[in-house]
Amino acid sequence: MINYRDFRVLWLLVAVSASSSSADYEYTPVEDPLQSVWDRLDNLSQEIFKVFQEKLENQFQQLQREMNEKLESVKSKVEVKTSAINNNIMNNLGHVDNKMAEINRTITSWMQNYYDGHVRNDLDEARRKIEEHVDVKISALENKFVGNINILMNLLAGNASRSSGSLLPSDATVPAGSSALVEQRISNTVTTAVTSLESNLRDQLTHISNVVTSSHSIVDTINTHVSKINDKLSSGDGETGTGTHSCLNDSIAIELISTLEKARETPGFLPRDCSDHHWQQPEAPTGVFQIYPTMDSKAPISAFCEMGDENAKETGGWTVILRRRNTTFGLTNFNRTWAEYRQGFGIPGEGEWWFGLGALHALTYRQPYEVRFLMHDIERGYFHASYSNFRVEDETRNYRLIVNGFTGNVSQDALSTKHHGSPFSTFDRDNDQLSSVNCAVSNSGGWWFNSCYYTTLTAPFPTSANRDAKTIRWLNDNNLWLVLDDVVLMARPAGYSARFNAHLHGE
Ligand SMILES: [Ca+2]
Repeated sequence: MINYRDFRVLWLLVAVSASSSSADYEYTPVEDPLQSVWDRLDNLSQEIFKVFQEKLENQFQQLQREMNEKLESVKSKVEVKTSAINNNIMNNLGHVDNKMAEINRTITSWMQNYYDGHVRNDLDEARRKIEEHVDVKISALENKFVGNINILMNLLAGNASRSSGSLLPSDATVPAGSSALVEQRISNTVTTAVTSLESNLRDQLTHISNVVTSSHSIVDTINTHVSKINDKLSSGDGETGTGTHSCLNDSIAIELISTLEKARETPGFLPRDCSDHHWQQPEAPTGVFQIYPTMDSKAPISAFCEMGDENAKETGGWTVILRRRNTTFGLTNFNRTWAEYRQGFGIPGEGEWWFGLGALHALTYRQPYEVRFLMHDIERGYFHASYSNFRVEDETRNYRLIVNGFTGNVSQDALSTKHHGSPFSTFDRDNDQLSSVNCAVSNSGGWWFNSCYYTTLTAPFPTSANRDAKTIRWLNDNNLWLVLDDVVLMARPAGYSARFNAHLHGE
């Protein structure tokens, strides 16, 4: 800032230099006529400065207040936001807790269902059997007890020597009449009866245990025979079928069949197929039965069983593998995956169904099977074809078909000539002999396609009388196809009807 007093001194210096022209001038101080003005200006400058400073001070304080207010407002906004975020987190934690509780409930219900389905059935079955055994034991005990009471009554009536002789120990000749002696006899009789009951019970338990052991040994024997047969089949000529066929007649097969028949008489034996049901209750009508193809009590499946004519029961015992009929609305789709053909589909006894390759293998690898085809041509009526040997190999061999021993009223054996030795194919599993196409795709359905077929029974139904269309067919005389709208394919142990008749007549 400019000081007015300094300005005044400057002004004086200029005035002096202008008024003296020689070097030897004499300085005479002069009274400044503007002194009061300078003083006034000085004061004024200080006042202005003071006012300016005050203004600045006020401005600064105002700014500080505003800043504080702003800070307060921001702080409260942040607090509101923070608490909203906290609430949100707490809500989400609550949701997570609910979800966890729901998952826990689901797991618990799964476990409960598993328990209900598997464990409880087994326990109920075991309890039922134990109860039956206990009932038998109790009634035997009751009978014995009643008998012994009678003996005691007789003893007390003084007829001891006559009525209870057989049960008394060797001192039975002691004369009656003395109460001490009678008590002694009663005590001896009771002891003998109890001992006899105990030994009887022990015998029964030993018997039950033997039955269980024998069931196990029968299953072991079956499995041994099966593996012997499989060894033979692997070393035999599977392609032509002669190895398989001769095997049916050898001693191993005969022994196996007799073992299986014995197994049917074992308590608790599980029916493996419809022939087991038929053997045990030939009078049962044709219909749906539970069977255990793998002999595993936890793996029952429903099967439709053909139980034979009223007057010729040996015509029964068939397990129906495939049923086609073009009569119902909402026909079953047979264009299915490999997994579905393995598992089986449709409902046995209702409309159409496929039994399942897994179960078919389980049945036919344990013992020799025969198979029968019943077919209806749309114009020419009914036909049938039978094969005395029928077997489906395991999944590692793609359920390869072994079939031979043809008889029937069709003029041509369309199955074994073309399909024997062929693995199974579906639209998602091409195992046929044509490299360029998948026969299951070009013809639809799952089958033991070769290149491609002389018969396929899972194809679509005919929609016209055209015998060259890709429908359910069987190649017959002069290469003329049978066109089918009704098919039954069924299987049972080979030679079953002869064995059944022998069994029925007690041979
Ligand atoms: Ca192919």
